[in-house]
Amino acid sequence: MNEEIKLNKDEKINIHEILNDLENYRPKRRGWTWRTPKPRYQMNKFEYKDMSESLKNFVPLPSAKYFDNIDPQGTASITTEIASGRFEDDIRRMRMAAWHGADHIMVIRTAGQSHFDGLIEGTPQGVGGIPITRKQVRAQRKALDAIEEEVGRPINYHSYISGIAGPEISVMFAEEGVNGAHQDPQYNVLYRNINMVRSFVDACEAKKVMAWAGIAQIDGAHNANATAREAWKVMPELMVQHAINTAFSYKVGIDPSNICLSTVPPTAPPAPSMYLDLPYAVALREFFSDFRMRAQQNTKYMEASTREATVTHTLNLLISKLTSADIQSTITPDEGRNVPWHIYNMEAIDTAKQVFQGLDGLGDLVQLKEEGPLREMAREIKERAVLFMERIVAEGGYFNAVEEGMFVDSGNFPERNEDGIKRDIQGGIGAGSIYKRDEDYLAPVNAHYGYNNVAQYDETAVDQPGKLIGKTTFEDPDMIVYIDELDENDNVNLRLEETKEYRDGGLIHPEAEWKGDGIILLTFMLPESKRVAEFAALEMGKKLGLEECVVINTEVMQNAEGTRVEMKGRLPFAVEKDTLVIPEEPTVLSEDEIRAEIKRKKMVVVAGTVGEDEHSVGLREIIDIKHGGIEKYGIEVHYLGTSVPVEKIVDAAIELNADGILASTIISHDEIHYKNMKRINDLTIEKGVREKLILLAGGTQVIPEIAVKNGMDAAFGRGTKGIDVATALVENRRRMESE
Ligand code: Z98
Repeated sequence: MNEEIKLNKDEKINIHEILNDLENYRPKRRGWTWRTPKPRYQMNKFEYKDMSESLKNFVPLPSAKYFDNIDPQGTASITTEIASGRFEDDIRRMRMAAWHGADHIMVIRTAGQSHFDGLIEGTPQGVGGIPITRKQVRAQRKALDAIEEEVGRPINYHSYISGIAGPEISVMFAEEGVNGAHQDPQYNVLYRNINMVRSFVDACEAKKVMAWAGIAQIDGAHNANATAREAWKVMPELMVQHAINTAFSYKVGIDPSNICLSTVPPTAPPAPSMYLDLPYAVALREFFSDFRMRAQQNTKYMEASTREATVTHTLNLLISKLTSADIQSTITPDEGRNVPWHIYNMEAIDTAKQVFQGLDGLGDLVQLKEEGPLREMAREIKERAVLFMERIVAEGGYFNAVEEGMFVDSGNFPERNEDGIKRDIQGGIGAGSIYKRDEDYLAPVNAHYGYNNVAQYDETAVDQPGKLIGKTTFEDPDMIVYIDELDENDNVNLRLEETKEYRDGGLIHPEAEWKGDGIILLTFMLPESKRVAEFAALEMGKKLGLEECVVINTEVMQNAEGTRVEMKGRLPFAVEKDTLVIPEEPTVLSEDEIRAEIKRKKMVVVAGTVGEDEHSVGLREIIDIKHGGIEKYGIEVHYLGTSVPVEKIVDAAIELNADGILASTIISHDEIHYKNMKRINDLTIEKGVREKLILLAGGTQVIPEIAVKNGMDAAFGRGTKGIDVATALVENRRRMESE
């Protein structure tokens, strides 16, 4: 058994440590874990109505800083889909995702694997996903064991079982502790043209194994939505597809709490999406009340605009909230342009988290209407679904209905558009590969579906045929034949070696999906039409020295006036970490501490732009409550305006018995800014008040060290915020009080 890996939050996960001794790794549990709702619980200042426990370690939303940095988690499991192609870097993405709130990690498999009639071994690189192999699954599950300890919540690991090697993959997943999987024979038939008889027979075996291992199952109905020409018209069919796979799975023995219907809202704006999609979600919930809902965004409408995808996602999340989805998929909003980058996983997870946090308690405030169009439309969808099912029966069953092209027809059944997908019962991949079991058929394996002659050998072994040969890999994982690598030119060891200098921390290179890929994204507007902008952008990328530039998205602002361009390119150099000169991070007091200090003892300051200087914007930012300025903490500010003579500012401070002076100075010709600072300091000494006044200066050209040499207590350059100045005021007053 492998040693448990302990992660340190400030250190990268060590891929070598994960890969070490994988042969002897054993999963710590089997089956899916749901989140535990914690109704009505208090987290700092708020009572949450329907959320679950917070994580041990997390990255909260940016706005959390206004709310004590809390990060409450919703009750639906949050999925992130990972599709980069290098499993070793996906592990790092999984860790980031878990910190943001994902507890369902779905790895997409490499293109074409569903047509592989058997298992793949080793760790080859994939296209659009990873080749699912035992070594890769084991390494990722092992990594997740450590990550779930770090965030303090079980993480479900997931990939695909449907495909022509379904039963084999299912067994491997059961052995390796995979927690969730897609399995739906209809997916094979309709979208992968795998023979229908083979697909349904295989599904029996695969589902039986899934049931044994407690693997949660996601069906494939949503694909009809993404495929049909007019997706909102296939709602009755979607119900039917769900019903077929759900009933099938239930009969094979999967626990209803592990049967998840994969549902996507059929439309998106500019369609009146809520009006159309909500009744569908309600109908689904009512029809399949014993089962779980996995809600996902409809990929059909995802173009390259992350903004647009995020808004649709948010609308979809409202439906999930109103209909209590159990799993919320957060498919990356960059699907449309196929740049499966780390950052978009986090963005999508944060979107879901943010919406569920924001919608907490909605059920206490609003209710779905019991009468009117919502219920009428839901009823109509159900009726049409029943008609669809009756028609399948009239056709002589599912296989005939598929041959007849009933599925993915974009007519709203019973209307038909005659554009459905037709498959031949004798055709497709794997046709003719099904044989009836012989009369004396015997398979000494557990979780096996159907006819098996075990009783004739041992009556007590009927429920556990593996007993006939002692044990099977399900009871004794030591019997599993673990294959490390088969391809000496395409494996993780080589990839790790090639990217070594980026991994050991010496070189810093941008990273979109793989260590050392060097990819950066630029967003800008060009005042040109779409096509001109696209080619101008490429030229600019070249001149910037970027390699392999690709425009991944353009959006017209106005035909003639401008186009927003998003472009990716490869940075041809890296930065050496050792050569960086990083100044010490300035520390600021907490807002609460500053407020408490001002409450303890009133603070008054005079402020103005000194000398012949008409700039006011910077100082106003530092003062105004609206911009997070020092007024926010209760500091009393007397603003004297611009071009204030230094004598005037010093006299005002004396008159008001102020604690300090804030002198803004932008103009820097002939070092006038420093000269003015020196005069303020000299004047306060002359007038005998230097010891009583805090002198602060600021401006875009101010270098704090030089300002201090010219008599200031502290000074501030570009990028200063109110809290920096408030901190300096409080700290200097404390210093003066203690002197
Ligand atoms: C999703 N992002 O569902 P290939 N089985 C089923 C599926 O729905 C899918 C596969 C297998 C989407 C991905 N679904 C779409 C029931 C894919 C995958 O042939 O390896 O692509 O099979 O979350």
